[in-house]
Amino acid sequence: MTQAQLMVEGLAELLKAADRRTLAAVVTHLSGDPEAIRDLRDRPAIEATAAQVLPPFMLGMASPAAPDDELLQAAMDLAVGAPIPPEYRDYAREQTGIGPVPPLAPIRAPEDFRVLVIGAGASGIMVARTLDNRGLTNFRIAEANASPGGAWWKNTYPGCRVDTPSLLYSYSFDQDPGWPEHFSPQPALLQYLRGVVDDSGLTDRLDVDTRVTSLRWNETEAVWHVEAAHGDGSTSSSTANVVIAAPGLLSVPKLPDIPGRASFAGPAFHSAEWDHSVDLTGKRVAVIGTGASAQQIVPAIAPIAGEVVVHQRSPQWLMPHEKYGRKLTGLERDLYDRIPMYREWNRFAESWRFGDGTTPLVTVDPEWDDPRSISAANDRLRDELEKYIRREVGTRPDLLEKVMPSYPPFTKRMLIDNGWYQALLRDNVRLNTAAVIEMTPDGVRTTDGFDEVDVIVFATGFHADRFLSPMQVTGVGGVDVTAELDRDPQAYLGLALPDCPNFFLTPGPNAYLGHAGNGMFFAECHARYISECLRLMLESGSREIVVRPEAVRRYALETRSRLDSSVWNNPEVDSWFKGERKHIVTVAAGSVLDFWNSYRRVDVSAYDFAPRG
Ligand code: NA7
Repeated sequence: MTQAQLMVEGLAELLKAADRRTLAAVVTHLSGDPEAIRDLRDRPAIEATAAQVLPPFMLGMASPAAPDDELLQAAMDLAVGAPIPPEYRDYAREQTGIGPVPPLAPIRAPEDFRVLVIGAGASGIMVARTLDNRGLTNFRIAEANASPGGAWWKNTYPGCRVDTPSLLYSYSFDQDPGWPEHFSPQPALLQYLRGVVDDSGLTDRLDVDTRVTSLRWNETEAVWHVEAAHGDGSTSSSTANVVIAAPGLLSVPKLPDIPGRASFAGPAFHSAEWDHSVDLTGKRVAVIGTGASAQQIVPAIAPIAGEVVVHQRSPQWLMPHEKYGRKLTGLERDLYDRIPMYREWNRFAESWRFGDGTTPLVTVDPEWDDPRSISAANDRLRDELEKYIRREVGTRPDLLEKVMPSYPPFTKRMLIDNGWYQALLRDNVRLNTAAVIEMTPDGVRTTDGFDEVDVIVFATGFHADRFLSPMQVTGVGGVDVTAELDRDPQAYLGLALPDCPNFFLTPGPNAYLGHAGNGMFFAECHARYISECLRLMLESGSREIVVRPEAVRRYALETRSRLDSSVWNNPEVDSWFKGERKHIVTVAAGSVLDFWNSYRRVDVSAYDFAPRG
């Protein structure tokens, strides 16, 4: 058998395993014919066309060409199975990697022009890589932890994994390092980010064990004075012309204010500070909280713990997903590795399903007057989710009543079912909805009783609404920027702060999306924008760029008013979208496409440059 025959051998089996829509998009793209697939429902015809079109590409005898607009549009529509607005074409070209994507203009900086990037999580890594790619290479990355990886370094609790498809939760330039699962576990994410640092040549500009403790702007010298504390107890001082802070939105653990918390005598730790020296086998464990972290922890520890008491303050909406927690089969891996553009088109389809395809579910219909939902689409989803919950726990009416949320789906971040309901059904798991009122040396007291436990896990979230603290930032005229931001979180486009020349925060207030997109995508958008600000500043002959206060105010007012009518702005429901405030401070208004567009171009009228070039 020839090499060529071997390559296409098994093609029929491979095509049977393919996602019908993704395959239709691939065939359309590679054939160059927008009408190659006439009926998306006709799977045999799609497979037959694929069998004709794919072999030369699989054998390396032909290479995929960047599609023109008509071809791209046809493939986009097929990938999703619905007409996609043409405005998405450029986004698709960039975010799928299908291209072509015009290169970004180089940044020309004087040799002594130094940049400090704070944080080597998904955002900091992306910023550093972008600066490097654009020619601004004189930078250091200060990372407080012993490794790059950010949230994926810090969170090592049992069951920790991403809840956005891995093919989407990855940078557009490196979509698939060989993801082991459709929703990959934490070690794979950490390895991926470390790989990007290495492959991008960033390792020798990374200072681990370096926690920036304070930044002070020196107006005379137009530089930031930087103080840092190191893992070995030493401290250091340096200066930088520009600081880009990427300390992480969900990085400072929040412990609940429960009387007696510190008096508990056994091991007690936050989900993001998991103590792996504690063996939970046979132990009685209290888990406080039922957010994304708890939902992954409880099913993972229940099979080994003696007893798990879950303390729920409010129930969450969860969606089932057939691929969650499942490894890629050999055929699924082959689809990505052997069929050109299959990965890219699958990523586009996922970016719609986990992106702007959800818009009808999160857009409040002003005419809708049922408080259980916010629109007809949201109401239909609610029906489906309620049915799902009944199917899962219907045999236990006591549990059903406790886990059924009263608020509309998507008001808090939508979660994926990680075996949560099945875990709650176990004999050794108990869901306690009575308020926790006290912790004693040997257990947890609620309004309806006391549980003696051996270990307490605080899955109680993060200080998402404190964007800079504990880092002390002092801006122009000695302004305490950290305190100002704590008092009233506002930033132009969620990343430029008043009184802070040559400083960007990613993500700052209202610079994430609550329902769609993902951390890698947000990081790409922000890194592009910030680097463009620096290019424009340097090209104009200036050494300082600072946002105008009126631009910050205008953006904050506009964002707040757009968010007022969003699903997240429910006065009855708290979430990390609001933090400890009454209004939404972490997430932005609008769609994934709006978000992407916001960071494409810099409106220079929002900034002051000095000295003027
Ligand atoms: P979350 O989503 O902020 O969840 C925190 C959970 O802790 C949530 O269920 C809270 O209840 C609960 N909580 C907080 N304080 C208490 C007290 N005092 N008593 C009982 N329960 C409490 O954090 P996660 O770490 O789970 O997930 C964060 C994000 O990380 C997630 O969305 C992903 O993007 C990754 P509440 O719902 O406020 O009533």
